Amino acid sequence: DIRGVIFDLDGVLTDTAEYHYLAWQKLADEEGIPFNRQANEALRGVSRRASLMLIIGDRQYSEAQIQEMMERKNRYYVELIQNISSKDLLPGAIALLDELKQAGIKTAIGSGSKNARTVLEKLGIADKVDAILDGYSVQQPKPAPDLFLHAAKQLGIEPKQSVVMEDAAAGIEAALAGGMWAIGLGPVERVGAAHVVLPSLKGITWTDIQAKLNE
Ligand code: B16
Ligand code: MG
Repeated sequence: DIRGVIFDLDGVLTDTAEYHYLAWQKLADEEGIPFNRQANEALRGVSRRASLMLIIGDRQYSEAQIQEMMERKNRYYVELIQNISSKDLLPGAIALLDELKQAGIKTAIGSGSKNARTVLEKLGIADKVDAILDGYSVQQPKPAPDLFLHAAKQLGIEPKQSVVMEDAAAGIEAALAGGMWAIGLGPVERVGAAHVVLPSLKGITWTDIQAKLNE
């Protein structure tokens, strides 16, 4: 039986994925590195350092330059999220969180972002979940299962009693590696490895999810 749901943040509860993209694009432009929306697909849900590595490819940079670029991208990102609010919650997010609470299902945030707490507070949902795991919680980022396993542990449930909601291939991989149920939100090309694929949380109820997982 499923006892908890772990939500990814960027791209699942809010569309900060777009702001991550814009911040990387600005950095790439400044560095004269070719980058675009299509190239950004590979970065979705991927940690800050791993994202930068994918952007720079085989170009040579010192560790100090790498650190500086990660900080610069983060400054752009932090600037872009300054004005987000509960209006930036994706359709269906609050309704599902509320329904889960009613049903006695535990909830956690499992985000790879070091900015997750700030984003959750701006969205006004930091107090709506039972646990928050972010980019500071574990050493190994997604696609390693560590973050989600840690989240399940904090909720006091087993991996097989947990459902992970993810918009990124790296996150689905992490959920599956952890022995959890995976729900992919977005196109099949991106999240097709999940047990269930849905376009988004819009109009999705806990009853729907349980039915789909039992199919
Ligand atoms: P930061 P998620 C991930 O968050 C983002 O999807 C990814 O684009 C970002 O690089 C990563 O967090 C690290 O974020 O630079 O803010 O620490 O999708 O796991 O909620
Ligand atoms: Mg995500």
